[in-house]
Amino acid sequence: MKIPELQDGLRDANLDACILMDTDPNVFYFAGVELERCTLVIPSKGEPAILAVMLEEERIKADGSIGRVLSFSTAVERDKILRGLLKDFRRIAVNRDYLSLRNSDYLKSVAPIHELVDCSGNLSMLRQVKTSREIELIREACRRTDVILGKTISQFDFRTELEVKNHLHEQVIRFGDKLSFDTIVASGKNASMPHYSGSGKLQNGFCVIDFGIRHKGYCSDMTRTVYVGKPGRKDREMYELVRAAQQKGIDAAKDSAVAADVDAAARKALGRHSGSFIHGLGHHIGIEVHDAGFRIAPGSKGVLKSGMAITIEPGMYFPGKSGIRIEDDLLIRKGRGELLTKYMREFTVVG
Ligand SMILES: [Mn+2]
Repeated sequence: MKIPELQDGLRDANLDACILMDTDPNVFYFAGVELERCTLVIPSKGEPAILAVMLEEERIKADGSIGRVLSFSTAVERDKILRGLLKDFRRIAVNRDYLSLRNSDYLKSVAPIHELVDCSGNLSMLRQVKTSREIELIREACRRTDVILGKTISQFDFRTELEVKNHLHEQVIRFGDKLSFDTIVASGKNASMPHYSGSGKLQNGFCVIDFGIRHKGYCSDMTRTVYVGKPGRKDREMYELVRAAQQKGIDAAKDSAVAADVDAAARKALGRHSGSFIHGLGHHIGIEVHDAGFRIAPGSKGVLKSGMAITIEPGMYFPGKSGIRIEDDLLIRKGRGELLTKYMREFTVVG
């Protein structure tokens, strides 16, 4: 994706090349293939090259989008190839979020580099607005997530949080996809912890199910909260408050909106309960579930643009008692965002 745009930025900043290494998610972004160990060299002009061990060569050629694959079988060979590739480069763009000190030292030892310049901000800017192909992949990830979570809720007949997770995961496997993060199923008082990680017996009360898949490298992230047992009037009221807050957030999230204002629109709807909303309203999604880019949160000055994909996920948490969260994925458009996850949000009693 967007290699010509990255190269424009390199030339504007007088940089000779961008080097991305190993587990940096930007390797997948630009090269279309996930590798544990590799070096992606994108020169400011000309053809990008990827260095990897011999055993990965065929896969990179089959799955990846980089034509120039340079494989090696020994470290000495690798150094020689890289030295040749970098011999005329002096100012190199790198990503400080992922370049290890070890790799930074290595690059400087192998090539006549004068300066490593952080370009994490540029990478983030490029990735925030999705291409039409990325949008299609995110849309499909969301569609599948919707089907899986919807099925699980409509057939809800579980005794433990683990059984809920297993039911979700079996369907993910059947689709041939992966999880985009560890599924959260938090029932009863566990629901007060936004990132609860247990798998125990299902408790009565709200049950937060936060789940996402990774489809062809693209992530979804979706949460529904159902009620186990017999709800009281107060439970319904609290739930409807979160649902209304989410709708306010969805309505506010459109092209040109400032992230902090979108967050505030949802937060305000919680009224005197806004203190129980202890996290931001949302984040970008893409090749990472928390994708590059600003958060949709108080104080965030980021401006939403058409083609961005974000989550809108207000919640309320009552420590030791319960919690509620509703999360959907939204494609930013002019005028009005497009919901990518659509399963109903009506108060739902199960079991
Ligand atoms: Mn999320």
